[in-house]
Amino acid sequence: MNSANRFDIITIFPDYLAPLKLSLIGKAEAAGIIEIGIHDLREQTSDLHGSVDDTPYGGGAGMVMSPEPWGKAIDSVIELAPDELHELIVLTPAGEKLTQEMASELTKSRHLIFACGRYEGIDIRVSDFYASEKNFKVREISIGDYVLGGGEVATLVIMEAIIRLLPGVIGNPASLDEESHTLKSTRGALVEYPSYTKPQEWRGLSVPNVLLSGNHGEIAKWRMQQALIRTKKLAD
Ligand code: JDQ
Repeated sequence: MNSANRFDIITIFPDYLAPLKLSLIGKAEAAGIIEIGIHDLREQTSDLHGSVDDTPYGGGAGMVMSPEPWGKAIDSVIELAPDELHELIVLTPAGEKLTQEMASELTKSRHLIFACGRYEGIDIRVSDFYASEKNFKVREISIGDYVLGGGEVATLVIMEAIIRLLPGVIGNPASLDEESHTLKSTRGALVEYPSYTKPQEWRGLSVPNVLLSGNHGEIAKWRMQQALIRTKKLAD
């Protein structure tokens, strides 16, 4: 099938992406809604040891990933989605911070390529080169203000945020509507109201009576108040 969104991931640790076979993402791939390719960067190296890093120009601690294997790997995955606009996502703690709005924008892309670096990151000329290519867009993305060991976990986070938004992925389409409504009403604070399920009493803790009342107006009002209380708590 050629109408699926395509995701190609380039990494020196392909096994780190094994969770993509599971749960919602695994099912979306099995259903043909998405196509996923995981590519080992070392397959693009020519020397005996499969070197992918080198010392930084200008000195300093740590190692930097060499541009040559990255260029070969990215050129080869372009062939897997010919005639598409390619969006290269370079994971880095210095990137633009991931938001729900960004995840929603990325659902529109037909071909996302995730460059998962390690060490101190990838020679910046890789980003610069592809940013100047036609049919290419490059985005440097961070998932938060903390430093990971590499881009693999950040890729899992971003892919999960994107893929659950694709049509046909979530079993219950109403739940996405309700979620986007909550996001808007709390001005992007991502605060949800608290949820309860059975049993009605658990370890001495009861479900609030309003939720058992069947009064949908009162329930909506209570949930809004709870979401606002949580939003205020996050602010202090
Ligand atoms: C890489 C590192 C010191 C990079 C190498 C590649 N939000 C977020 N935190 N950390 C990352 C993303 C991330 C992404 C890719 C990465 C970290 N590292 C480690 C260490 C400076 C720069």
